[in-house]
Amino acid sequence: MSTDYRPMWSELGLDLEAHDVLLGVLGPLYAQTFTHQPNRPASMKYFDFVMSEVHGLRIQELVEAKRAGRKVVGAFCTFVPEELVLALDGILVGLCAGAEFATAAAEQYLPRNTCALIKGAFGFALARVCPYLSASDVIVGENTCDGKKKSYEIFKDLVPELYVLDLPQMKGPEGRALLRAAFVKFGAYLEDLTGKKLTVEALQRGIALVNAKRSAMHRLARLRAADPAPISGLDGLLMNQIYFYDDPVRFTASVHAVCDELEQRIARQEGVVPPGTPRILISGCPMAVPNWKLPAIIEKLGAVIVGEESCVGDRGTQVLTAATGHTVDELLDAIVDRYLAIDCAIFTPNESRVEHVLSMARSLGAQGVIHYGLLFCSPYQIEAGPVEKRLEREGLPTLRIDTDYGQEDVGQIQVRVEAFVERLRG
Ligand code: BJ8
Repeated sequence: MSTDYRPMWSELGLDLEAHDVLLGVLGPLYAQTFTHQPNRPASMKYFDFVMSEVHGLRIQELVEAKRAGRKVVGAFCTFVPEELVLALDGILVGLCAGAEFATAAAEQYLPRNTCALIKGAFGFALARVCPYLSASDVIVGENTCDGKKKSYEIFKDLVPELYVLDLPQMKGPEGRALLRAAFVKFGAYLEDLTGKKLTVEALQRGIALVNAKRSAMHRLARLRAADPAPISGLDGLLMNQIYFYDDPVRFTASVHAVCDELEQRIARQEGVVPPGTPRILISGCPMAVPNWKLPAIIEKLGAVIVGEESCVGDRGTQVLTAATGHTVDELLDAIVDRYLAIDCAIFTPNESRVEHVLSMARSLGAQGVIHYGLLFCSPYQIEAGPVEKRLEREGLPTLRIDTDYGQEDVGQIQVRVEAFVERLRG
């Protein structure tokens, strides 16, 4: 970062010393994970730049937008409907939860056997090192897993404003009605917050912006089906992670710029790895920035990741919102239907998720699946068993890795992934 952002961080209430510690770890970790990858697409430079300014320029943009009267909405879950936020001229940002920070402080509020994502969110809030959290006018929590649901009861006292979005656990007509009521209530809350109205035009604009972003990710996903793989899994994941932070219009254009370059590479049969490299699909818990541990291990061991069945990935972007409605009610219905299709493991039953994994593996030419479960995440760790059985039955070798953000088990994971990659090589 060339600019001195310390006055801005200080104004946002960050603990500058702790924040320096965080940036001191993040910068080198990013450099060692991303910049040495062989034959990276040149257009990934934009995403390098975004990451180098993730606590700088982007935060400055948010601060300026707030000065101009826009509201910033922070979220931890892909269930928060970005269409509504954008329709009201708000900005939705993902909040930091992808690393361990101030774990001891977080464990004063949470049991040790809480998943790393929830502990990470608490750690970042308690240590005052997340400028996205500080810049948010409201944090949206959601009734998804028990861990999140109960922890928001405590989290509300750590942040100035928390709104909890109620979510169904089943997808029948009652579940849909509940989700619709929750979105209507959330829409009214956002109208109050922003002083603006949800009109047909505003909703259509919000839907178009998010659909454009998702469509760009679909284009990227299709290109990742090529062999040799034109882009690494780490870079694919990075773009999926930045999806939650960047300005939507600029992000969409930047993803298309990468796709243009990948199309040229594919035409020249050029890849980041040789043809025939073992191809792996990742499935499971979301990987928020800077959670690159498992993908880095997999790709260092000579395999390439071709897709992510994850909320930071295809689960979060796969479905577009129909923009055909002519009334606010019809457009809200379309938004509800779109979100109800998310295959999160908090739903019971959640059979469509395994079908999605299978169809992704087939269309991307993945030879195997690595199921990623965060330790103490009951929904995904429990669902991993039936998912693995079904995938193996369908002839897709599957490896289950349950881990957290720590480095203690890296050696053990390497051994297991190496054996799995050998299995894929046949
Ligand atoms: S829609 S996956 S982003 S809830 S890892 S906190 S589930 S114990 S993150 Fe998620 Fe929304 Fe679902 Fe997606 Fe709980 Fe599991 Fe922790 Fe998790």
